[in-house]
Amino acid sequence: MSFVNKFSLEGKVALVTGASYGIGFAIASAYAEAGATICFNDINQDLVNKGLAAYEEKGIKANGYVCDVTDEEQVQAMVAQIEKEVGVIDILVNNAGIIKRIPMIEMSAADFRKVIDVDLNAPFIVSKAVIPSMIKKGHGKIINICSMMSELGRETVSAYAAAKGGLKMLTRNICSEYGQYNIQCNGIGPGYIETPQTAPLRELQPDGSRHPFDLFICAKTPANRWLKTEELQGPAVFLASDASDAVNGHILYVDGGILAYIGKQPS
Ligand code: NAP
Ligand code: GCO
Repeated sequence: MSFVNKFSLEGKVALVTGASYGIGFAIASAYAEAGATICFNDINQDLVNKGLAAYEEKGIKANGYVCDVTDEEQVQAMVAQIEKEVGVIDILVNNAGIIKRIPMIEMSAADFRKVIDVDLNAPFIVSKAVIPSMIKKGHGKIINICSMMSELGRETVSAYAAAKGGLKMLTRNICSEYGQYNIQCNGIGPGYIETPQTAPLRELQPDGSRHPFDLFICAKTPANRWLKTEELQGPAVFLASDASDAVNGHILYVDGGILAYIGKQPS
């Protein structure tokens, strides 16, 4: 058998959280194309319906669920329902995430907690819900969507950076604790990707010029551009497939080179 077959996801069941659109949608679509049966959730029926329609438009039959990933009861119920209706989850992608861009000394503790809840507590809650069946089945893949902010800080994103830094360590800990059961837990650290989450950073200025943050990010990226959601598909399929069975506890940065680069000298 050719090693190429190891990249196939034929016969696998994948759950991608918060995947009605954006990065999660691109990853789940890639999994479907690679042969997996895909499940996704979002926080309300409207978003799930939009997601289902978007998958259908691509010829993909997806299973959509309404579930708030910060609510442990809802998550346990969703995972039980998926196991009953679709099968044991082989691949989990903790993708759902939020950001609040507020200077730290102006941020309320409630806002800080909300970001930590969605971006760090939820991956713990969903991973905890799927691991027991993965252990019984004898394998499993968990992929946590990390960030440049798992490594770097910047103004206004203290809660997000704290959560994504924590998610990097949760990734390493799941690897450490459950690697013995043939469960691989890795992270993907996207660079700056064109999605609704980053749209405010790319908005044109009233005079039609580019947003200063847009220029700043392109200058910090050797690729000199924002990345597309589709560019995360190959890495996400690799980490979900048997081809990566010896890769565990790793964060794969898909950042167009940002972390390797000291930045352009001012002209
Ligand atoms: P996005 O466009 O905002 O999509 C995030 C998805 O998660 C949305 O569908 C959102 O639903 C959902 N969600 C939020 N809270 C949820 C909850 N409690 N329960 C269930 N679903 C929930 O974001 P994205 O840019 O695709 O980002 C996806 C992931 O990649 C996030 O973890 C993000 O931090 C990370 N990331 C993004 C970038 C980037 O440049 N875009 C870079 C690095 C990492 P709503 O529409 O209701 O909010
Ligand atoms: C920001 C951005 C980032 C990206 C991404 C980078 O305000 O700096 O939103 O945090 O979304 O996570 O990898």
